[in-house]
Amino acid sequence: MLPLGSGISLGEGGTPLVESSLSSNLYIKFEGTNPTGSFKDRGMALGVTVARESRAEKVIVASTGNTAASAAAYAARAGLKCYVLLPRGNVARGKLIQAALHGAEIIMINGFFDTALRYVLEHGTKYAYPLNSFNPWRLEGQKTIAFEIYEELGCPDYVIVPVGNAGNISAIWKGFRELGELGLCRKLPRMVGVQAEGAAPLAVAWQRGLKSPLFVDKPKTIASAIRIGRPINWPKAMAAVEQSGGLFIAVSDSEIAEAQRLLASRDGIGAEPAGAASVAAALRLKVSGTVVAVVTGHALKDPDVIEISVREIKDSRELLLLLEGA
Ligand code: AN7
Repeated sequence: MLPLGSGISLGEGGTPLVESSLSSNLYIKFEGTNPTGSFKDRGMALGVTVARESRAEKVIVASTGNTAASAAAYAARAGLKCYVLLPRGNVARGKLIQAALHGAEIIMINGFFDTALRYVLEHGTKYAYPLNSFNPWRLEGQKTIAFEIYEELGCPDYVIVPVGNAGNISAIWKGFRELGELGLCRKLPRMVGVQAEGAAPLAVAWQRGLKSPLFVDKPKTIASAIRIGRPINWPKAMAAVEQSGGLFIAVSDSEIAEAQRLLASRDGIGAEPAGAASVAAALRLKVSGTVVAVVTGHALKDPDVIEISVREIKDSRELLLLLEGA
């Protein structure tokens, strides 16, 4: 079901599916355990393999951060030069540091992710092989999330996915559709796309019954990974949600922060804000049946937004005194 047998790999995929205590029949597919800490590694392994096979020497991506971190690592592994276009001031620190550590050339642009992606599409592809999610190989790799969920759980009733550029929800739906075509899924899951309220071109359109997104010029949310106003894969994502009988939903930044805190303190799962958005949606929707929330990235990616936990650091004087034998 995958196009290539072997290639560039860092051992991506095979992530844990963990039962959550936050709601009955809720499972977390925790993508934070991938080699660079997000689901992007699944698609990047394939994308970089194809780049190398097509004799590219350079790759390029626009990114809110995770795509950059992943492209930088896989390009390093493949011996390719990597250019990453990042929106200045809009990228979580951990991701920026990863891109630099793996030796990518970083180009900070003024504006949001959407502008960076436009630069890649208009000019970048002349200089280097593009690895954004309009590259179909990225989505081929990411559809393995569906295969892994199926292997452990069969076909759930709902799969909830945070949506930014709308590639991942399209990829996961493609994976389930293929399982259906093989007669493996009798009833395909409903796909739920989650956006942050301040960056919700698809969710707002969906609420109003529109068939195309209401693009956002200045997307605003604590979840910098999904701070995207013009999702390039919107037609595929819209089709995924429509065909599956699912929905788009917008969650607030405070719901995201609360879901992040609950996931961490009750389930032991550290998610970055965009990753926790799927859990925020699960807690809001309270649907019945088996629900899988895809938690797309690791908490360590974005330590700066975790104010609440830092405030809660308890310096236990009493135990220290005991340990010191005082
Ligand atoms: C943690 O890295 O777009 O809807 O440039 O990092 O497939 O875009 C990141 C996206 C969800 C949304 N969760 O996935 C990038 C970038 C996390 C993410 C998404 C992203 P898509």
